[in-house]
Amino acid sequence: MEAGELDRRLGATWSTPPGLWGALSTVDHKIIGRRYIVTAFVFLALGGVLSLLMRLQLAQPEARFIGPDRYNQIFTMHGSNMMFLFAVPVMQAMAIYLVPLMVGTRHIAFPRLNAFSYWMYLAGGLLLWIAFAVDTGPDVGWFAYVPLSGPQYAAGKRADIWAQMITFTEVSALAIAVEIVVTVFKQRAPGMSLDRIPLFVWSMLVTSFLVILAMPAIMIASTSLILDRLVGTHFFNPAEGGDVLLWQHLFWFFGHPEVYIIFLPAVGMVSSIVATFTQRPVFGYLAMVMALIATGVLAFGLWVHHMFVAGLPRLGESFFTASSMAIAVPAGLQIFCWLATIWAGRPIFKAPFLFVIGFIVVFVIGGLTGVMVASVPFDTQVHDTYFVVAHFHYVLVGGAVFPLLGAVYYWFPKLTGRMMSESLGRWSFGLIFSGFNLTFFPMHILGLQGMPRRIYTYQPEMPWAGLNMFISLSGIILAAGFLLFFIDAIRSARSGPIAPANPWGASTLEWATSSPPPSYNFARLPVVESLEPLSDRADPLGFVEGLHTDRREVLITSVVEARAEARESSVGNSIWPLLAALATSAMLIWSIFTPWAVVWGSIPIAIALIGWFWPKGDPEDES
Ligand code: HEM
Ligand SMILES: [Cu+2]
Repeated sequence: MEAGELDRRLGATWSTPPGLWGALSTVDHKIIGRRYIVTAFVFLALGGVLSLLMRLQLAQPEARFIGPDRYNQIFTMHGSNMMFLFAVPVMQAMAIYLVPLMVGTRHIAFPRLNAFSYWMYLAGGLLLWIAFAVDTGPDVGWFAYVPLSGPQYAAGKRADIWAQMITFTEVSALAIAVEIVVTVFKQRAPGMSLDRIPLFVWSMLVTSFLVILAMPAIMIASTSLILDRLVGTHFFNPAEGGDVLLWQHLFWFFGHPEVYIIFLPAVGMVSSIVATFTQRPVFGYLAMVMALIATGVLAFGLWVHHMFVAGLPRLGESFFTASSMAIAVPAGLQIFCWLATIWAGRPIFKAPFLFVIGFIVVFVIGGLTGVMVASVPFDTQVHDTYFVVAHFHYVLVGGAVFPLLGAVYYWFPKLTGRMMSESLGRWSFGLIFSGFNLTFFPMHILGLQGMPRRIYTYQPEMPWAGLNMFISLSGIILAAGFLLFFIDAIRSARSGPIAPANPWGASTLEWATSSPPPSYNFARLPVVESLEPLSDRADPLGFVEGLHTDRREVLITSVVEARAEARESSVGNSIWPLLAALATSAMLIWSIFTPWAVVWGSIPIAIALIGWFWPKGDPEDES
């Protein structure tokens, strides 16, 4: 078949109808991925506004700007929003968009579940922010420790909102994790054996397993909490045989891996950017993959380092100190692999690469203070002070936000078909890098001087005023950098220079198709013969044929060797995922008010699921 004719037929089969109906019923992983990314960045901006409000209040001693009650809501909203509505979702959103392209398939596995997961995430985010707008935002910290979040001390609906928001976002996160695992294991392009998978895809695979293993812990915790609060169970009430520490164990069994759920995708992004901007494959592919897996395993063995002052047995504490320090080994290994690649390559210092350099500097500092707080005596000193606030922002912003901004500059052409501005990119990097360090480095000192975290004001007698003013002013530089980034992204998405298929000369499959890719991703499915399919060969990529063009089909390949095994039909657009998400959301929100919601609310959910799974009849079966 001629190329033009092939494109036309595939386009007719795969495209999303225009207009509102198309937008609500689409299952295209690229449309959903883009939507997800944009939504997550909106939450980043909202969370950033909250942090500026906190810094405004803390700039001077005894400020009267925000009272204690609102302040509690604001830091809780900031932390919960950043962790549950920005950091994890944005990484998964990048994966929804990129992974199918990088493994060379036409569609993500379980496309309808993918649509459903976005709507659930959106509903959870709206629930949290609407509650905050009407002065019912949660105020118990992003970790919601019992008994402070329990029925005794947290009257009203605030803590219930927090607990339900967790359920929304985790349902969404778990669904995406399953889609990614299946897409990577069963839908890779023929020839993409396990040792030819791009590092970003590896990182998302390991991350997805972390999500699957960690997220249920927090869902159990938040569901037990809401049962304690609404139907009088006593999971966390010691007077009735419950256990308060159980909360902390469940929370941090999720909460520590959470940091790696955010960091490992960033490792993958950094590896892609380093390989492209040094024009050579990342040094030590196998070592990088092993380090990803080792980090994933170790991440589950050190949650107790968040509980050193909770009064646990000494022997346990030393075990968790040792494992916390051990995790620096794979992280260090990865850093050295990148440095070796940069050293041996010919680095081109474009905006995406600058953010990678910023990442390495900031993340290493965060790692060093991490080793410090892993030691029990030191942690006992600085626990719940600004030292810890400084440490975890170095890790989170260094480990996730810097790589992510680099990734947006890098993949922007693939996402939108246009380029971002290189000069604005440099400016925004400069402002964010300097603003970040000026804002957060002094917090280490404040912490050592004893300033506790989560306080809404302090007395003028304390020696903290000068540094606090300095931090708040630096926060404005940081915010200006982000503002510039947002302006550049919005402007470039509309009117940036048109991007070619492979503007950076990269070597992985997502660059083998146009920018942005057509609805069917690849007109001819690529065949992979090496780790760097686009750069190792002078002749064009090989391809497979034989998939139907008049109905949606994907190629299924074997797990290890990626040998072609079968054709499988992929579903078309459907409104049922949206309706199922609406029904589930109604049930979850209603159940904050009465347990009967679980009974009556399941009826619309059942109807939506029947519609979703109604058999259409596979044309293959008849022929
Ligand atoms: C980029 C600019 C940011 C600024 C200026 C900022 C500022 C702050 C401030 C002032 C606090 C309150 C500290 C306290 O009283 O304990 C805080 C807490 C927190 N931040 Fe940020 N933050 C930023 C970005 C982020 C990001 C990107 C994340 C996560 C990915 C994050 C996660 C958190 C968490 C988890 C808390 C703890 C909230 C709690 O104690 O409940 N922050 N931040
Ligand atoms: Cu931890």
